[in-house]
Amino acid sequence: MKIIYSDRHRLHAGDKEMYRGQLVPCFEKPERADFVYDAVKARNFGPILEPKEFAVAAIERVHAPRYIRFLEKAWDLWSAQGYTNDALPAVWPVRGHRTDIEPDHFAGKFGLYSYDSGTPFTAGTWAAAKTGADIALTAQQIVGGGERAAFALSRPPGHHSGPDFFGGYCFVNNAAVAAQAFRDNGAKRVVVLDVDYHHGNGTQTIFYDRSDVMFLSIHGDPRTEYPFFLGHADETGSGEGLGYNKNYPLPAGSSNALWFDALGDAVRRINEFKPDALVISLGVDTFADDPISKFQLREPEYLKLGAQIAALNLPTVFILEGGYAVAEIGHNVAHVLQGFEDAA
Ligand code: OKP
Ligand code: ZN
Repeated sequence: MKIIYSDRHRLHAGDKEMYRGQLVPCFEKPERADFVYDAVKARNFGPILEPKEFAVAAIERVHAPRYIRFLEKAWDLWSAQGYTNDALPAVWPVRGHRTDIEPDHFAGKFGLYSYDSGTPFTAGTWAAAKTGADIALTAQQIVGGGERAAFALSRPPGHHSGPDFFGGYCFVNNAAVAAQAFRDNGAKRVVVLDVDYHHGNGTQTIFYDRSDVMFLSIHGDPRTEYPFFLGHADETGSGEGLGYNKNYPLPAGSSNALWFDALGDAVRRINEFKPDALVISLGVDTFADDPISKFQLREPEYLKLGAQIAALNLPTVFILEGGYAVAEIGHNVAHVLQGFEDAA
């Protein structure tokens, strides 16, 4: 399969994130993509290609224009105040507060469009996030054009970014952008399957009231795991979308048997839905030695995951999400792709 990659991910290199009351070095760092790049190159899955450039309109199919306008100008607004360090949000609207009026002050705008303090915005964040979306769109175009699969090797990740919010290291929802592009290019039904350790709260929110894009996510139970406020089993969609959202919240520390029971149920539902295309939010923070997550997957499980995705027999776009055991992230991703290729 073709791999889509750009060096421009380096433009997003946050310094510190707020974590347990302290500013600590960012977990989501450029080395992650470097290890993935090295691993997929070594295995010769296919050519590694530069993304094409797409109009921002493709992103605005799933994100609010006022949110994208803000991301485009956020660094200029911030640096105009004299700052050269990364920006971190520190004040947010909660229940009962107004979100219809965008404040004039940067701190207010920044809080309006975000939901945590772990996601620094840097001088190059928008450029990197835009390129990440271009990578996802290029992968979608290749698969939409008839190839069996492609891998969008992008960072920062995307699945926590919703219609008008960033957070969880994510700014533009690459998986949602790709799924929407499948729809806009003729696919009738699309599935986004999210296997990252964390619930894809952004993706769920984007497609929650739609029946044309089914979202399924296997993740740490939000009662104890980030992002805490979404990802429960009773969230099944709304309106037209009722029945097209499926969450598998599993207790932190869950066995691999339990994880694959959830995947088996997801596979059954996907087959019943009969989609035309599949987008995989491929986080490998499910790895047993991940520093911020608590599942137990390893090489054999990643091979098996890849094989079970291949068995769906669908045009498939893989998009990189999380994975913070940096030295192992490349092998873990490569094993999923290897399992897929061996079974496809
Ligand atoms: C992103 B992805 C908040 C820090 C909490 C956020 C985890 C984001 C994971 N102050 N950590 O799903 O891998
Ligand atoms: Zn994650």
